[in-house]
Amino acid sequence: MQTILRGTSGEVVIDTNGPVVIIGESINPTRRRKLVSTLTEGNFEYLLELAETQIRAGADVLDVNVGFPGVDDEKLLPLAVSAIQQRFHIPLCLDSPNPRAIEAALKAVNGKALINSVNGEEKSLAALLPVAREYGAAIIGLCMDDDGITHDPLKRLSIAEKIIERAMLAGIGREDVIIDPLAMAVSADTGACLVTLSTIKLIRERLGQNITLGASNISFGLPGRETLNEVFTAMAVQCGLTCPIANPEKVTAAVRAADLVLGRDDFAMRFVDYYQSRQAQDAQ
Ligand code: THG
Repeated sequence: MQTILRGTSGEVVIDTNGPVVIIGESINPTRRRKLVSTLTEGNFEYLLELAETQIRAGADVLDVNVGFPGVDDEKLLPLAVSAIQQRFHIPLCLDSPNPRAIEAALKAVNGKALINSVNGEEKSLAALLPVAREYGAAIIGLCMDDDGITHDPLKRLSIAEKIIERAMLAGIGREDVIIDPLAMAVSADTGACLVTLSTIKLIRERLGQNITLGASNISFGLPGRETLNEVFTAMAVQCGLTCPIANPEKVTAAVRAADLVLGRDDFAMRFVDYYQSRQAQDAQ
């Protein structure tokens, strides 16, 4: 199955048979005070710097989250989208819990964006599915619903099924629903990553959808975050993860390695390319 996203030029194909597509996570105010302070002043230069750094490091798509306390992201998200698209061509993933901010941003978007996210709650489905259909966007479907978050992979699977069914009823193609099985901090719950990996396998085997997740979520509160994120990402890719939201500066090497190990990189071209371009960048 293929999900196709577009920016201002070209397209990004997310294919369930790989290679892995990286959605850059760094445009996110969580623990980035400089992003909050610059955006508060109406200054987009730092945000654009984060975009550029991630693209150079291997991001194929950029997650854009500009929500923080006191901000009107209904105004700010579309402005951020326009600022990024004036300079960079890759597709965007609009990350906000506020459906009005998502809709306002979709009006500003050039191309085919990814909505982050819809979940199985009735309120979320009702607010976002018609909007996704109207603007021709793809959606991320989070495996949680009105009952909250379950630890049972089969229940997460059934929430994914519900979101896909409802999306199709709203006129959205099933290939335009990317499922997020939920990745949570393993420091808080020893079984958290295993539940996620089991859910990924079920979704891949029974539904065949593209799969995303917030890879850096799992290492909150722990040392060695890079190592943890890399190991988890590689394992999740083997189970069926196709487009992680992650920090490309940290995770691209592991992603290229996973693709190579899984036989998706003829003559190790992309793997070698990655190290050559990193060497070239380091030499600058
Ligand atoms: N699923 C979906 N969308 C998501 C998430 C998800 N969006 C937000 C989040 N989770 C994924 N994005 C991030 C962004 C940053 C971090 C983790 C997840 C992070 N940042 C560092 C920190 O907080 O310490 C700081 C930045 C850095 O040094 O890189 O960990 O699960 N659909």
